[in-house]
Amino acid sequence: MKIHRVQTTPFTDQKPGTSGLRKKVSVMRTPHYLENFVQAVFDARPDLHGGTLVLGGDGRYYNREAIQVILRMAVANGVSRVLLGRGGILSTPAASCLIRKYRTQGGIILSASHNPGGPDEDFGIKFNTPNGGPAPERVTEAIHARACELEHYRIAEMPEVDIDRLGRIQVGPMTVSIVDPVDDYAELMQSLFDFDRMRALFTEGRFSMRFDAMQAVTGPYARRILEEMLGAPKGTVVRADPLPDFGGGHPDPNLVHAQDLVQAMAAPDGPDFGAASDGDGDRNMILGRNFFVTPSDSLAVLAANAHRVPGYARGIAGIARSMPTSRAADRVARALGVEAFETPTGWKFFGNLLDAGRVTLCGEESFGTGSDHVREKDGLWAVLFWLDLLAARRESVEAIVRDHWRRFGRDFYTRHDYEGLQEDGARALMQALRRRLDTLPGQRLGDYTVTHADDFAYTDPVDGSQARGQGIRLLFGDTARLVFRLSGTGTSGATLRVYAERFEADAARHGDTAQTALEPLLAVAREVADIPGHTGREAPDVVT
Ligand code: VG1
Ligand code: CO
Repeated sequence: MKIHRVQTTPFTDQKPGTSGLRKKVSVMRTPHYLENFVQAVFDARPDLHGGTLVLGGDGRYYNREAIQVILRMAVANGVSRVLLGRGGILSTPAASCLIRKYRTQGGIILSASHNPGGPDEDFGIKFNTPNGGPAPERVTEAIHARACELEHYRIAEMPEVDIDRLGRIQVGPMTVSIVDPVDDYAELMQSLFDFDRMRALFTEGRFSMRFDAMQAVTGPYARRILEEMLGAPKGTVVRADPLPDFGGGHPDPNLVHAQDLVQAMAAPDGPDFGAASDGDGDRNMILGRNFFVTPSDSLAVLAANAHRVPGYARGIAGIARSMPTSRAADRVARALGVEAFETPTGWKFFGNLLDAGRVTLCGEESFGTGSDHVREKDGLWAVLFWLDLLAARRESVEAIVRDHWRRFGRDFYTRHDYEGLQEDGARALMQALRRRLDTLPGQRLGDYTVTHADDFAYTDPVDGSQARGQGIRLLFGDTARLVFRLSGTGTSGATLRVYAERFEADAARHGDTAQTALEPLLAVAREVADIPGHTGREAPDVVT
């Protein structure tokens, strides 16, 4: 087999963001662009030489071509075995599962997650370490540094590998094992949840569910587990066939982009339980009949009920949430007498806590929930957790959440996204806030008094690594909080995220909608950050 050493010009923009490198497909297809990043991964991870690499993606446009390129580069860089999902498909949590189960040297996941797909849309690539989790910052920095200085990459000349048939293919000295993308993942789910109990819920016939796969990667996973293994009626999983452009939509399970599901859940004879997942299968949205569970509440509810589910019956070690996620889970941790952690946005910051056994459950407000079973957030896992809970408690989603609020109080929560902003304006807004951090404490803004203001910094309690500039926090005592940060997953312009939360202990007031309960606080946010002035926007694009 011929190995070519191809000259490349360094690309200095290959800096992974919140979750991997995401670019427009047209950028990824720039000659040598993908190859440059992949070579940087191989150079930064010498263990891959002679090791095993897990490979797969969410099936979006350019997935199959990128897989072929990476296979050719893997041979050229001395990888001895690639574990590839059939058709180039692996959900992000399934990839994490394979990396861990087969003790591999890591994995490459091709996805831009909840971003749209297609020739004019986004593609993404990220490296996960042998613990199955997204590379921590020290690794992404090493990859970026290498991408900036590379002069050559190595690639084999070989025929296309048929990636659609299960089994082993030998390409030169490298073995490609093409595996079913669902098998190992489904087995892992069986070890965590009570499948008999969930099956009974479906077969008794008084319960119905709708799972919206948003024409993304979870379709085959949800069909197998919900319809084939758990006996849910055919058609429970809708939009189940993964498409390279996700049918033209945003594969993002939230109130805006999964509107079909939200509407179906509002119908008088609608399903009892609704759920959706994103492009790469790591996000989840949980709905009851005409009832939305905020992801922050979902984490808290799962933590408070974990003892009812086989995989967590021994109890949980601790809970971690990303900084902008509401503080609902902290109260549960206190009640359970376990540690609570507040980390920067992005799943990579949970890895050390999970590896050290300090936490069992993790969550983000952005529809991400997960546990120590893998090292990624896991959409279908969260859905099965809820389903098992519904089977155990035989109450509605709404009843379970309202009961939770009565016990712990309610954290009204919302996130307002201002998308496609001019980068200068967005950066100026953050800079102006940052300059005022020292003067804000003690000031009264609307009905609220600032008790603390900072730009969130985090020191990892396990390895001492530090992350700074992770978002502006304005605290108003223990009751309310505003957070401002710029997105790190976009591929054009800037997105401002404004997170608002307010705690309400009084059950008589739990009936309000989040937008009503939070409007006074949101007015403070608009004014203190001068959102209209810096962005020219009067209203957010996406409210979740
Ligand atoms: C967003 C979310 C963050 C999440 C990240 C990756 O990042 O806010 O919580 O971890 O997406 O999710 P940002 O930087 O745009 O706010 V996924 O499902 O796109 O991998
Ligand atoms: Co995702």
